[in-house]
Amino acid sequence: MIKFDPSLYFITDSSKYTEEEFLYRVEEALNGGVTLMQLREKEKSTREYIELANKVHNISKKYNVPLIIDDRVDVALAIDAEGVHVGASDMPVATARKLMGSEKIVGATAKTVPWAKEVYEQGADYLGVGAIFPTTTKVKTVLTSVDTLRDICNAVPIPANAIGGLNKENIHVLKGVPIAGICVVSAIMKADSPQQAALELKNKAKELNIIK
Ligand code: TZP
Ligand code: MG
Repeated sequence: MIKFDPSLYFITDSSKYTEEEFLYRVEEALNGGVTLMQLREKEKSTREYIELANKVHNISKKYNVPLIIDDRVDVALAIDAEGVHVGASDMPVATARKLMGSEKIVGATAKTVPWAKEVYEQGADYLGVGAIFPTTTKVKTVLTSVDTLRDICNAVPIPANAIGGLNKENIHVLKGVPIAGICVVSAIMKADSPQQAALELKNKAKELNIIK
């Protein structure tokens, strides 16, 4: 059984890289200590998504890190991924839970306390909350304040992660907020060394007592 630890949650973006470079970066990030990983593909066909997911899963399994598939329950089931993440315009959490079963991880995006409670009740295992800062990653989102993030953490009994524009220079704003972890794309994906970036981000978050 792979351990669920959302403390350093890395979300991938393959769009700027050859497959070889992308997979190399994914493995570097795992070597740098990411604890949870999400494959997030917006342009690929279903066939391409499954092919890449299988390759990424073969790598993540070596590091005992759960792989979450963004949006696509069918892709998650096809490759026997550890979980799926659904946003507000994706499949409802209750439906994703029903299809994935009770053993798999189902994550959801939440930007308000009522929505956090709603997805918790539908069976979400964890929440992604943000964007805390403006992001350069392609996503439909609005900013979520640190106060709202704190309120969400206190409103539901499941782990909540902060996401959006986070990096080692700005995560100090999360100090004292009872989050379970931080979620990043660019800070690791686009770094000169994803391994070094993951390591430094984790060390900084630990130093600030943001994560354990
Ligand atoms: N959801 C809210 S912000 C975001 C997602 C998927 C993107 C975060 O990417 P980055 O590069 O860490 O800002
Ligand atoms: Mg989505």
